[in-house]
Amino acid sequence: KKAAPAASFSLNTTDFKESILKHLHSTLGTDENKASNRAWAEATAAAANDFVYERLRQTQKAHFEADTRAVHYLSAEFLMGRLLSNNLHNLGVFDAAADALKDLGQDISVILDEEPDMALGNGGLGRLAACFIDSLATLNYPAIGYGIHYEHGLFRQEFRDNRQIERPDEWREYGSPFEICRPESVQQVPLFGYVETVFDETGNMKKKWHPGRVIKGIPWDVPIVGYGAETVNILRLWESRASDFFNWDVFNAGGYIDSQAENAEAEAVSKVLYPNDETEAGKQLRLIQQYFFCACSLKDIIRRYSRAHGNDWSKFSTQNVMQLNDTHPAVAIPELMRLLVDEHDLNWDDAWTICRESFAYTNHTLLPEALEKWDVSLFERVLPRHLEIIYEINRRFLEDEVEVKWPGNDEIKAKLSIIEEGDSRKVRMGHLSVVGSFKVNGVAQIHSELVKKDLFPEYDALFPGKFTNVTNGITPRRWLKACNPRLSALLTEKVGENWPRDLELLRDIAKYADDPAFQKEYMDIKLANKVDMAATILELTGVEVDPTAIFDIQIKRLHEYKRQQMNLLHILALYRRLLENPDYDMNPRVVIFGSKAAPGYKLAKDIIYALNCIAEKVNSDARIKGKLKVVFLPNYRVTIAEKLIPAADLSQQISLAGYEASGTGNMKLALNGALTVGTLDGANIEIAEEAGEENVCIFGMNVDEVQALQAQGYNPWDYYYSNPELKAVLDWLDTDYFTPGKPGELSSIKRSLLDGGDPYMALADFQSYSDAQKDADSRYSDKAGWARAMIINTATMGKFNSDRSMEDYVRDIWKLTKCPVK
Ligand code: DL6
Repeated sequence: KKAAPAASFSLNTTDFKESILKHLHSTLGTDENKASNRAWAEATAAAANDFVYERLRQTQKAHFEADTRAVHYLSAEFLMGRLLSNNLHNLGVFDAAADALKDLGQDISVILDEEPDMALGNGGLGRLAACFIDSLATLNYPAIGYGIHYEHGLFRQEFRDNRQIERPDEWREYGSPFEICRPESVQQVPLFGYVETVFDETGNMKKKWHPGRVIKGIPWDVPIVGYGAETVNILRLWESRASDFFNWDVFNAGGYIDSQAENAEAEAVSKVLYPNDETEAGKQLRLIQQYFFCACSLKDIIRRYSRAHGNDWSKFSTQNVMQLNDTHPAVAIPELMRLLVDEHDLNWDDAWTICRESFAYTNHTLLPEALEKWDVSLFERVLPRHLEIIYEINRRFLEDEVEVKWPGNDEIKAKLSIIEEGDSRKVRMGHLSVVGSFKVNGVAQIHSELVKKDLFPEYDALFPGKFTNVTNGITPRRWLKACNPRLSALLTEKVGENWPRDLELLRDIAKYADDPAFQKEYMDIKLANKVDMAATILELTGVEVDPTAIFDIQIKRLHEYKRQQMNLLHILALYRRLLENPDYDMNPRVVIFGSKAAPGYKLAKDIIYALNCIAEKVNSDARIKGKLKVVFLPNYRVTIAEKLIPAADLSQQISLAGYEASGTGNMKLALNGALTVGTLDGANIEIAEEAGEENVCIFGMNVDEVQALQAQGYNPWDYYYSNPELKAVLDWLDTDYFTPGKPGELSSIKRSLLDGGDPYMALADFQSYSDAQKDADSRYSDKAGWARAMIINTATMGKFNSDRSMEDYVRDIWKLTKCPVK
């Protein structure tokens, strides 16, 4: 229990105060009598940065001197959220900063609220990347995150007449104190054009790509402060600009206006994050974005490698591993081949060996529509040389590997080919990633099994041992220590200060699970968090909620497979029960949603609209005496999650089994005590294993049952006709009860569930879901039993520390060694 030092240096309140004032004066050019909240926030960030930059410099020196192997985490998304509070916590100076600001007449929570979220991601995949780089720095591993410096992150969501509207996100409208521009490391990225076959002086055939355009990649480094601030790694994000060289040509030819158009086109590449969390294939700009950041990153990696090893390529793959976060960066594989073969004159076989030893790929989804495929014609136009390289990779793969394993089997060849044949031929990025990587992992036990069994069975047979699992994780620093200070203090009192590094230490609190005094302390904290949340709800939505009610929370992207529509049907069922019997026995419940729908996803937006309309009706219906409230918080993002998660009683993880790869919100909510109402899907299964089935509410079909029902032929009408309550709530959607004067406004939901075939089987699982919710309600009435279950949830989530995920990747895939910074 002896406390480990939180930080490798200390900064007291007086020093911090002086430093904030110094930066207010000399960095911000203002003074304490007129400084805005933003100026205070920037001065506080600058004071912290004095330490961050020093540790960054020392980290980079240590890594260079040790010439260590490093992981390069290539990800189109990093959903960072706010950075100031996180950095202060990881530096171990949060309290000093709070006291310093207080002495200066400022409230740290107001100052922290100034910071916009850095929302350069859509959801789970991007937030996972953010947790991973936090853990890598905390564990002293040499690692760089590589991504895109989007000018506009995920759209801001507003509701107008209950419908979602999208507004641009302006996270760095006035700059950001959390990034450093590095013009000395700018890269040029070629695009379009044609390929010429040439012969060198020794008569060897070479390919020469004559690009039609070149754009410039400007790196912005975001320091990533490990917990304790021993290591500070970087996240390097690339911003696109027009290449000076090309612009001058046009400019000198008198084409000023054209040169401006060219600027705009180049800048468009990193302008906006595509707002679809389950892929956006087919769009030329998206392919260019993917290539742009991979090309910049690989050149950056090679530049750093060459500084130490010159032209000796024999150590490239011992020094570097590149992790592909889904297929979005898969084009890095042919790009590395191009750089090695065309630009550094390696022969194909040597280059291919290097590639295959350097790349590893994480799959995050089984949804067919999310498996990226690019039209060959689009590829040919944008990246003509890469298409040639992909063809050659594919030819050799099919002839040398598939043919050897399955001689003469054209069916298997067609299945495994990187090119999908048909009316419009396509490049399959998942196949390319599997063929070009030395390891492929799924993100939860069951998901990894399904990747092998259902998605890539022949690849698994061809490459035994290539497929593995690394269950996702979350950083306990952000998702417990920083977001839930009350519970953190209690945990520290009981198990010491080291739990934010070693979350398994929390197991020790299980021994207090039946202790009435501890239960009271724990539940008082939960209530206090709910009181705070109730105030936020009132502020954001105008809805008054009772903090003693069950806070039943579903926070995640809106998607049919996540089944917010099933939650909606359950809300209607509860409402109906209350209307029919005002004494219906249930605890007061507040069902809370936070969710964005992809702007082009009509049904998802209809579900948001329906929930808002239902909320309006239910919340103002005096007949149900406030027993049921529905709240849809606008503009859900990391910062809102940080407020909601500590206040949750129930965590809704209700995807159809086999469809949610892992989930990570499920881990955050359980760690903060919420009981999971969930299916046997993704990481829910492992959460139930850790917490014990008695401390979660599992319902619904498992994967085998889902597949059996699909095989037998699923008919949602069977459930409609056999379940009167279900029929009644579905029929309700056709009326104008929730949309006065506008019948049919909510019918699209019913249609999708009946005429549309209910692809995610919400009707099949409805009754079992409703029973699980009833069970949760009666468990809530048993105050001691409920407190016990919450405490056990907090105590047993150690497995889901992203530090553990990182150690799994390091052991099974990356083979890194720690490089502590003195
Ligand atoms: O692995 C992170 C996260 C999982 O927790 C979610 O279950 C999964 O849906 C999500 N996948 C995506 C897919 N994106 N693409 N392509 O976001 O990954």
